[in-house]
Amino acid sequence: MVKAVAVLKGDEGVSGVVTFVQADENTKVQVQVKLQGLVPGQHGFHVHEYGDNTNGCTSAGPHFNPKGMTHGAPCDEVRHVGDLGNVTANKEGKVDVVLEDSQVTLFGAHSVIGRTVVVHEGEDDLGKGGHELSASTGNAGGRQACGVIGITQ
Ligand SMILES: [Cu+2]
Ligand SMILES: [Zn+2]
Repeated sequence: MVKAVAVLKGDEGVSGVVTFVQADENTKVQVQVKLQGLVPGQHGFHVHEYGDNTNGCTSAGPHFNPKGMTHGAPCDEVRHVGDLGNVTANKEGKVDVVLEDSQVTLFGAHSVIGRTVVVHEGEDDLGKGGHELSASTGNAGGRQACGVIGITQ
């Protein structure tokens, strides 16, 4: 069993904790997402490549994409490993959800440990929006909060 956690912080009061738990490399990871301070509605939610917040969330780089794919939905075959789709903030601006994902892993060469979780200002169009950014970022807008994924007990 491997567990990892990211503590998210942002400029405009957006914050949260994202916890990853995975029993072994043949089991899907469970991702518990708890966020607050968001505008109600859909927000793009991804693992980005670098565990670097030197210049805020920008330094986290692009979506984690070790297989050289185009951007997609979590359920798509063709997607970035880091593509976790959207999370939905309720009327109070909070998210409290558990996701299961088949590509994000805490094991092996493509482990997300040491990378960054980012929640975006806008909705991820899952690659289908027809915008020039759809194939790379889902056109999800600015990075509202982020945190580096570290090993926990
Ligand atoms: Cu992102
Ligand atoms: Zn992506």
